[in-house]
Amino acid sequence: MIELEKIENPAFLKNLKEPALSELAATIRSFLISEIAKTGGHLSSNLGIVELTIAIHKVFNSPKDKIIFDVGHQAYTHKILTGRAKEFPSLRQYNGLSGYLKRSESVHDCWEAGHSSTALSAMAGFELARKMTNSTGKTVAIIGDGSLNSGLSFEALNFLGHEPGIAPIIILNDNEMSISKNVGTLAKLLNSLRASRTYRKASSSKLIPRFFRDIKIRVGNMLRGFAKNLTIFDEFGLRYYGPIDGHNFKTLIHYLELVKQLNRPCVLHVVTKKGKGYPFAENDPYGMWHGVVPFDVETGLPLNKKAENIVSWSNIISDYVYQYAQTHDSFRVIIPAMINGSGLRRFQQDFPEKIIDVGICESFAVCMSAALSMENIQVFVPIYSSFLQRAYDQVIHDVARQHQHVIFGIDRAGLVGGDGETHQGLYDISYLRHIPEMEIVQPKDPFEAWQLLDYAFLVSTHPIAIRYSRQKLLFNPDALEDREPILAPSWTISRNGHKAILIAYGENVGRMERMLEKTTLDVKVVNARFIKPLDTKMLNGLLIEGLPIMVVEDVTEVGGLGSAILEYASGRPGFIPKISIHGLPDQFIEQGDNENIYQKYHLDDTFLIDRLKDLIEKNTQ
Ligand SMILES: Cc1ncc(C[n+]2csc(CCOP(=O)(O)OP(=O)(O)O)c2C)c(N)n1
Repeated sequence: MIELEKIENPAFLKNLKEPALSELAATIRSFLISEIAKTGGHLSSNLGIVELTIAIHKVFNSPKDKIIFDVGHQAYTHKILTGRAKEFPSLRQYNGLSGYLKRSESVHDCWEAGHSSTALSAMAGFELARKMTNSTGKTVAIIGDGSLNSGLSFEALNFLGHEPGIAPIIILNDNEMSISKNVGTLAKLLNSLRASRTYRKASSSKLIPRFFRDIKIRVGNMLRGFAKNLTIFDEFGLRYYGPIDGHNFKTLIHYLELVKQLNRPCVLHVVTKKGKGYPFAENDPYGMWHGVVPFDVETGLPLNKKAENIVSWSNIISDYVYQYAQTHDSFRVIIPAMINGSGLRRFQQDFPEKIIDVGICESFAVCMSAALSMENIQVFVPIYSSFLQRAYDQVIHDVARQHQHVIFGIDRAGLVGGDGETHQGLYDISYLRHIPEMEIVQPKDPFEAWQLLDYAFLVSTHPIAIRYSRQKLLFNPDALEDREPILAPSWTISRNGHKAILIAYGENVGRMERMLEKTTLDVKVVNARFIKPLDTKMLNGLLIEGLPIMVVEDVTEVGGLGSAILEYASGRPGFIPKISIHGLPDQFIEQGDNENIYQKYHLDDTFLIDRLKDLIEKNTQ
């Protein structure tokens, strides 16, 4: 048996034949299950692509041939084959192995991602560069059927099929799932491609590209009086092969060798089973096993049981939305692909007509929401902070500029832990704050979340973003009954003090209160639940007090609340602000638990207390 920890690079695969290849696949599968059970990570997508990854590395020569994985969440087998099995115990942890591809980790990681649907554009760039420099080697992109849905993928297809002198090899890893069931017309087209023909097998007669096979069918059809189209890929100028069985080495290697010889753009349609080899994941229609926390392999249950009443922010928000939908007919949730992660499974089951999953199409979701809102349909768009980056222009150009009251639920705002750099929710305040009319709020606790949701749904007439993090917290829905409405943007004082002022929002309000409880510092804590607009009445008062002000936020310091306060103060002659901003620095922030990141970037209690003492001391000198 091959010891995975001893693999240094994929060269050993060249001499491996069946049944050794199948044995290797089985070893990798059980390694993945047992390692991911310990660390958490992406399970189903990785189990589905084991044979395909082995076969690609057997047929192609990385790094000379560039192998690009779309998203990169399914590249664990690639990591193992390129010498990283021994690092799996540190997967997704601080200073550990990334859960995605990382150019700094290996020469075999030629492209990094984390967000979906970049692979085909990357491949276009690599192929053009190859043409310009006359270099040899192939470019292979592995993209899932979910990620193919995105506009970005289609923009690349539009280019790839007609550009002369390039020969990209697109491998469509079709498991019928995005995170959950794939949606839309393309999913239907792939379904019918799968259903309308039996799998291509590795026999010589099947080597004829689908294009030629279809001509025969087409001529026959036309003779009978109706024309049958080629596949969508053929129409895009990409020669289509498939579908083939993505778990059969003989077929995989046969077809990969075939497309490797081609001198033109092509698509190899490979059908795989998401979660293969682990029954819980295989039989999961909802995508619950797509990304997992540590679990017990036998029972499939999470290792760390949640305490009672501990829920995610997503659940707190979606409970409100659920209740709102019960009494509001003309209301829709528009969601780009993240139903489970956004806590909206129950909503989808009970109000299927009120939630529209558009697939991994963030910019489309936001643009369409603007038009729905124009027609007096109230829209809630739950979206992860980092994925809303995809729809930045639509928020400005289509929603805000046209004065539409679309409500954004900005999930995973702030630090995101194991997903790291690509998924950090650190930029949304900066990229939303400068948009005219935009409102941005963040609650400190569930009670305030529902108050702010009332404000967003019932009071505000502007585009509004409610931020919430990936943390879990105590939630008692019964306590929400008698909540006071918030009728205008306002801050609150959550702790009194006379020597300095600490301004925070979201969970940092509670964290700062707890931090100060451990000291004798006489510091006021302000809950800046409206990040935009500022509560200028309160802010004026705070500035007049002349005390040192510390702003704490776990987003980038560039353009956050601290910047907003400084901008405001600089426009008020007479105020000499003593403002100290503590956020994350102007650099990409790595994966890791909040404690690690706080410590590294001086947002931990010890540092902040010292800094406060320093500010108070300087102010009294
Ligand atoms: C822009 C963006 N939106 C959403 C996501 C979240 N996400 C990660 S993987 C995934 C599903 C990808 O489906 P598919 O491409 O079919 O790959 P599979 O996991 O099925 O292999 C989604 C929605 C993301 N990574 N990037």
